[in-house]
Amino acid sequence: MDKLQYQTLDDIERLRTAVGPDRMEHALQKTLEFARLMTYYRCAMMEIETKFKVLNEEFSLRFDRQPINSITTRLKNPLSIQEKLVHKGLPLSLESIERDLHDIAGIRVVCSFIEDVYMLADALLKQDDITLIEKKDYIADPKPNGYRSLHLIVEVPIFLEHEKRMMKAEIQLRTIAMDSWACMEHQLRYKKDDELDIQIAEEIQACAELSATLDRKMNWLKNQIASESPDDSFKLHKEMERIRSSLSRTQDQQKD
Ligand code: 0O2
Repeated sequence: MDKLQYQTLDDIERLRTAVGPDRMEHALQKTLEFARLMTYYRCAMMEIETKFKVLNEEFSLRFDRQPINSITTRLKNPLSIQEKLVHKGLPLSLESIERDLHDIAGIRVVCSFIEDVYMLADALLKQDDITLIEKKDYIADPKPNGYRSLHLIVEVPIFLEHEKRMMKAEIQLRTIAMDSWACMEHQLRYKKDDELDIQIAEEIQACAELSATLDRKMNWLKNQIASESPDDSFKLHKEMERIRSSLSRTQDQQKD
């Protein structure tokens, strides 16, 4: 069906006559419900993106550097949703989308250092309106092709005019090195219709090893620099930690 033929109300009226008013009403109703559901997922992405932005601000005050390099969000497109439902043998329904697919809303957080990935994930999961549904740690346990990332499936509330809805989203946290590897690997795989030959697959896996080594070295260097030449904000942070723990010790003693 040529999309351009159905742009005006007259066109829609012609289509309505052609398919019958009931089927047309039903199709329009479903389209509206789908659009509404996608809006809810967009709201969930905004909520989570804001949470990470807030954490980034807070950590930048504490450590004098921003742990997050970039945040991107994406809503799965209708064709990919349909393909995934068919692939998993699930019904093509809105209920099934909400119940069975966890990655309609996707948030990718790219950090400079591995430690930041875990620090941000922990800080997010501690928040009392975030529920962890599933965690896949492909950093501790990379995929056979070398893919590394920390994946979290979470549920977050969105507040609408008359209701609160819990929406699921997939968060991918990774370092710049992991992200570069994943983007390039995706492009290499995307260009090939069939399986990559074994030698190429091994080379790609070797590149993943290189990027993992780079991450480990960079993380080590960060910690070296922080311990050898603590700057004012680092000293301040250490001092605040010291005061905080001495305060909590005093409080504990008072309770006893
Ligand atoms: P897109 O367009 O990025 O969303 P599931 O969703 O649980 O049914 P799966 O594969 O078990 O399916 O989920 P998993 O392992 O958590 O991976 C989901 C997403 O991680 C993928 O989404 C990719 O974004 C990314 N990913 C996983 N493995 C690889 C990999 O080997 N290479 C690259 N470049 N990315 C990977 P989609 O749906 O494939 O695509």
